[in-house]
Amino acid sequence: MAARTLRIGLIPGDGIGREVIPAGRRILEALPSSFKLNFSFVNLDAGFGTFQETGVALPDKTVEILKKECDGALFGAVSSPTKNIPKGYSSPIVALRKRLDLYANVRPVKTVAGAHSPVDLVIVRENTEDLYVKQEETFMGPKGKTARAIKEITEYASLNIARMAGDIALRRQRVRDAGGDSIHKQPLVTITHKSNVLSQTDGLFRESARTALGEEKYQSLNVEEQIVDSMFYKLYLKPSHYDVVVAPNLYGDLLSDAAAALVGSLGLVPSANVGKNFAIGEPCHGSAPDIEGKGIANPIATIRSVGLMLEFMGEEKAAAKIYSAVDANLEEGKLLSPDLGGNAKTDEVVEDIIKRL
Ligand code: GGG
Repeated sequence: MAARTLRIGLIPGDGIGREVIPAGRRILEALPSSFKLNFSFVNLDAGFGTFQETGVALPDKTVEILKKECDGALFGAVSSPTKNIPKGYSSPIVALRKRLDLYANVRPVKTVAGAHSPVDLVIVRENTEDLYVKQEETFMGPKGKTARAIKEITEYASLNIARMAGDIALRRQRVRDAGGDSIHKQPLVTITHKSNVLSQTDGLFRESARTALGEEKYQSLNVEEQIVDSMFYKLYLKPSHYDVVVAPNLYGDLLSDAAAALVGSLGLVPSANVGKNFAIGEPCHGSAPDIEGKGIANPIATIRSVGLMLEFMGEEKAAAKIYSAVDANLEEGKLLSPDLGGNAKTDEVVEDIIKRL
C-alpha cells in the first residue's frame, strides 16, 4: 500500500489553543510508520487576537488555504468577548463552520474502562443554523430596549444531521460487533428538541430527523425522542442510557459541555466539525485565559480530536491507535494534568501518550 500524504491546516486561535494545537501536531508526527501516513502542515490565522492585530477574525486567506490546499485541519479555541464587542467582530469558528459547510459537530464523550459511572455517547450537533445564524437586532419596542434573534431551522440541514447521526450509530455498532469495548449492546439514536413549545422550528427538526432515521438504511437502529430539558435531567440521572444524541445547534452545544462534566473534565472531550469532504478537529474546551501560558493545559481533548479528524478522513486504524494510547495514559493515571487532579505539564502528557503509540 502506497503512503498517503495529508496536508493539515493548524489554526491555534486564542489562549491555550496555542498550546494544545502544537500537541496535536506532535501526535500526528509521531504516528508509527506502519500506518503509511505522511503529514505536512500549514499554520493559519483566526481568532480574537487575529482580529485585534488585523481587524479581521477569520482572514479570507485562511479559508482559501483550507479549501485549496488542505485535507483536514485542527482548530484550537477562540475567546470572543462577551461584552464591549468591537464593531465588525464576529466569532471566527462560527463563520468557518458555515463557510466550509461543516454541517455536523460530532462530540464523543466516553469514560475509560472501570469507571464508576460509565458513559459512552456521541452528541451530533447541527453546526450551521438555529440561533447561530446570528441574525440579531436591538430596537426600541413597546417595553423599551428589546433584542431579538432569529432561530432558523431547515429541513435540509435537519435531514443531513440526522443521517450523520444514523451513520455514526451504524458505525459504532459495527465496531461493537467486531469486538469493540462498549457499555452498549444495541444502537440507539435519541432525537432531542423542544417541539412541545417551539412547534415550527423544533417541530421541523423533529419531523425531519424522524423522516431521515426512518429510511431503509437505518432500520436496524432504535430511535427515541427526548424533550431537551428532560434530556439534561436524564443525562445526569442515567448517562449510560445514551448512545448517539442528535440535536439542533444550541441544544447540542449546551449538552456537549454538560456531558463533559460526566467524564471529569472538559479537557478530555474532543469534537470534529464535519462536512461532505472535510473535517476540522477541535477540542470542546475554550481558550481558558486563566491558565494560558502556564504550560498546564490538558492536551487530551485535542489529541482525541486529531483521532476524530483522521476517522473522518478514512484513517480509522490510526485513529483507534491514538484513542487507545490516550486511554492507557488515563487508566494508568500517573501523568495527568491539573484539571484531572494531577500535576503533569502539557508536554509531559503528550510525551507519555507518544510513548504509547
Ligand atoms: N474550541 C471550542 C471553543 O473555542 N469554545 C469556545 C467557543 O465556542 N467560543 C465561541 C467564540 O468565542 O466565538
